[in-house]
Amino acid sequence: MDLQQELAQLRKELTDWGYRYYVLDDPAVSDYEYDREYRRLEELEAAHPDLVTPDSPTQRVGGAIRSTFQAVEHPVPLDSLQDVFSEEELAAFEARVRSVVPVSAYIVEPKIDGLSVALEYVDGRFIRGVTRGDGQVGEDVTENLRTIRSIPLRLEQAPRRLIVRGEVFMPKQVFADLNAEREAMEQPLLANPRNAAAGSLRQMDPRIAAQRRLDIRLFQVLLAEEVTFKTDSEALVWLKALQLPVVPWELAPTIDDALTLIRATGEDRDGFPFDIDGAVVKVDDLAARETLGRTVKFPRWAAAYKYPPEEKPATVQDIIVQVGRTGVLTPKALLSPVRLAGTTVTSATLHNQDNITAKDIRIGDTVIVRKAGEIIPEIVSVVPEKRPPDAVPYHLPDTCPVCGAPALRDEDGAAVRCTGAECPAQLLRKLTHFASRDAMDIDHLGPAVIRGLVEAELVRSPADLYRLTVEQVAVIERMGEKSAQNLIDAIEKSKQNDLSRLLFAFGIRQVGQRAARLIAERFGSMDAVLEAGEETLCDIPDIGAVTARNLLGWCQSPQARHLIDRLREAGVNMTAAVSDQQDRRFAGMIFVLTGTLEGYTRDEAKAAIEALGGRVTGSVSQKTTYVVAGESAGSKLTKAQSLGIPVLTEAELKAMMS
Ligand code: 0OX
Repeated sequence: MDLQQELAQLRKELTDWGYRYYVLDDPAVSDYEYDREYRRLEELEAAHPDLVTPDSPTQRVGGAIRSTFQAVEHPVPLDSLQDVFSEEELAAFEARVRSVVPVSAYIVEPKIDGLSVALEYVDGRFIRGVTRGDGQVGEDVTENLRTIRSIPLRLEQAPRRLIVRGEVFMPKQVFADLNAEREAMEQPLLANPRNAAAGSLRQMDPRIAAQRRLDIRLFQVLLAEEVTFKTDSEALVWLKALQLPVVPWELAPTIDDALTLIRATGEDRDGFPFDIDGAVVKVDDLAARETLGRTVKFPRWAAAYKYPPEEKPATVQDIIVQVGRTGVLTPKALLSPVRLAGTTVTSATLHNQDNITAKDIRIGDTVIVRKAGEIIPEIVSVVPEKRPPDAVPYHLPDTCPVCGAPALRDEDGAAVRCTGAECPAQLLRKLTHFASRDAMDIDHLGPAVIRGLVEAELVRSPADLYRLTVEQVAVIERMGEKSAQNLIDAIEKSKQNDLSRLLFAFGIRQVGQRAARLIAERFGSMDAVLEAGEETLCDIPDIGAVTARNLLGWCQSPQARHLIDRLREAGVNMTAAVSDQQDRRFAGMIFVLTGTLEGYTRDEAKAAIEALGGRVTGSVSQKTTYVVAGESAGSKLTKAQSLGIPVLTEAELKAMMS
């Protein structure tokens, strides 16, 4: 078999396996086998970059970081739905329909609580994905949509041009995992999967969008050249045959049958991987839809039946306080068990003292509980009539429940924090975070092992991990010689991680994965980070002043310096990985833009320069590498000339980038 054939076969095989895994939820091969073939394809493509095709399974995450999304007009507008809130309103909807056309069937679908997008395929290739926006004009989010594994990059036997509409969502499990991570990082929690999906789809960095593991279900053919359908159900069957992920749907001959399906959909809501906020009822016959037409706002042939959010009473049996990795005391209400949207809720976060005070939540109170975004239970309010006479207002303790050190409220926020530097609760969480997958990624070092190491007083700081021996580790309960060796090997391996993982692993407040990566890319080494001043840090695009100050404060603390010294002695890598995938031809260069550019907006030019590793600043100084002068450039150009800084025309900049 020649190389071209092998590449084509690998791509086809991986695409088919991906379809079985991501769309049908019925894997054809083991993860091991998939990964092996994927790696083989990656290797062949790396050796023959000229043979890489945009629809290769390896090309899902590729786009550069951007600063804006292009506005795109939808060739077929994306309608919105009229809501109905009761059986009576549904009956009124059907009466209006029947006054215009006879109806022989309705389609009922769950209403996915996500974001509508239109996907466009030309000659079977996925060429563009656009958000709904206002229905007429949306934003081009193709690069982020390409990271959604259930969206085929290529369709077999598709019409020349196909536009389909669907709903992008963050699967409930992904949302729960993401929030658990954020909680551990003490980052603000995402309110619900919908917001999380919206934020992910509008991510400027497709690599981050890819990590969010979004998914999609399609429900409408907006345009299919030279293909005609009589009914919507026929179109959905056709989409499925093209191996596209289609929304679950059912046909109902009458509106009563539709209502039965709507009710069943509501009862089955836990079984879907997405949140739903209702069910959609549509007339199936496409000619009838034409006749019905639309009002100014909505099509007359469809309606969204909205379910009321489920709220139930529960009693607050106790309020406990947990101590996070950075020492924040978080109150949590323990509740009498209550079934809500399919799961049993036994606790609810109370966030902080301000929330407790505002709602006046007390131990013994009967409260109304709701699942925000169907996942995180929250207390909506207290039922005052049911308050026991002896209930007293609740106040967070002024000492840490774990180590007893004073707990003080942050000057700049609502958080109360343990001040104990040696607090064991903080240490456990700090180490767990340090070892976690996105940080130093130390296999076999989960919370139980960490607890064992801390209790055996073998580890008091992340640096101690690198001094452990197999014999020491083997004394921990249930750790055999083999497991101990595996752990030591994993710790050893983590020394090779690049700087961005290490920076993230330190668990500095506000320094998440993305900030860590940007900082590592900008400075290249830990030493350069330690030497940086606030101004330089703030200069990094997308790093806010608060993050910069936190990082600076951390870097200046003697504990941090000591930790870094010890990690360095242990041989932990402190430099950034130089990505060979990415073109960083402008690394280290500082550009200043002046005047009006023809081919770009300022933001676009900035994004393009940054994507190649360069920086763009607002004023000309000795440090400026190039000034790019457009039409009617003013004082910046004069200053560049007086300082002898090279001036580029827009065409010259373009040539340097191409
Ligand atoms: C959904 C959903 C939304 C589109 C315009 C008229 C019918 N969120 O799951 N919209 C539609 O269809 C609308 N169907 C859906 N399933």
